[in-house]
Amino acid sequence: MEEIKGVIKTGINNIYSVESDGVLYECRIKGKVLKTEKKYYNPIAAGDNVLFEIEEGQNGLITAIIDRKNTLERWNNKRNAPQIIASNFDVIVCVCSPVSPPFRPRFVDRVLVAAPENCEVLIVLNKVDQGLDEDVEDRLAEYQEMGYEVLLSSAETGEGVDELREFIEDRRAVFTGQSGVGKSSLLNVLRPDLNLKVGELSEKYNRGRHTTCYSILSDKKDDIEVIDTPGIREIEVFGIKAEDLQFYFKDFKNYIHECKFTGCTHVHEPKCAVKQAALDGEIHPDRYESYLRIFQSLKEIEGKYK
Ligand SMILES: Nc1nc2c(ncn2[C@@H]2O[C@H](COP(=O)(O)OP(=O)(O)OP(=O)(O)O)[C@@H](O)[C@H]2O)c(=O)[nH]1
Ligand SMILES: [Mg+2]
Repeated sequence: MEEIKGVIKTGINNIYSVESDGVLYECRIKGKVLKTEKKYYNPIAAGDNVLFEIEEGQNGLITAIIDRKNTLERWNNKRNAPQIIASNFDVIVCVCSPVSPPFRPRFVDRVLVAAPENCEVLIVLNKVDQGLDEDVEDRLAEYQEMGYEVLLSSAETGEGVDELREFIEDRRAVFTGQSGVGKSSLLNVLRPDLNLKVGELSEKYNRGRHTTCYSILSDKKDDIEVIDTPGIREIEVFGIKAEDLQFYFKDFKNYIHECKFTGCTHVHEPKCAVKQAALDGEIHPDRYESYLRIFQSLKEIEGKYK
């Protein structure tokens, strides 16, 4: 049977919307072809290039994933399996907000670790119209010092939107962040034709209500192509060894070779230069705390994923 090349726009309960030559097909996965030995909660995600066979009309069967450049993945605790959030992108835009929801640098830290090497990360602090306290500014300045790009924006006033557009122009960009930070709102300002659903914040908890439920790849227009993703409370990093986590913390670089013990994991070993730097405030204590937590969760996942 003839195989056609297409791109995944979105996937819901293992039914995928696949676009090929401007036509949308509703596809399922054919048999067990895609069940690789690694058991994923969802083996394919928005942005994946696939081959599929047309069954009848606009229904099809996906037979293979092709040309995969990278993925953004996380461990899905509820499903007890890894999950792919998006595939084949050039930029991850990590959206945060200063007060509602409150700024959570630990979320940013996890995104920075989860980001594949062959993509760029842009940290966007949206909702700057709600004000910025010094603490948030300091943390953002630190990310900049580490070499990450940081941008202030407001979907409400339009501040920073031109810079954001410039950054993602001609590159496929995945927008990630906690629920309610304004990912879909920003995308609607960049591309009003997308007309994405935007949600109210919960008054009680000052956080979003998970308005976007599935990752969706947009079409490309005015050189903008984006993947909107559902807000998540946490990115449980998946797919790296706990012992390698240190290399993902750029601010640890000058210390990791100064520890007394070779192979120091910077968790419990005596005379650890990283721990000392955190105590001395040379490394932000919160970054070290992030490291410890991610290290711990990577160890736990290693135990569950065999
Ligand atoms: N003041 C202010 N409010 C904003 C801004 N951007 C978004 N909002 C509001 O924040 C709320 C949540 O926005 P969404 O765009 O739905 O947030 P989201 O990140 O897509 O949320 P999920 O889809 O749940 O992950 C809405 O009430 C928006 O109007 C902004 O820059 N300033
Ligand atoms: Mg949304």
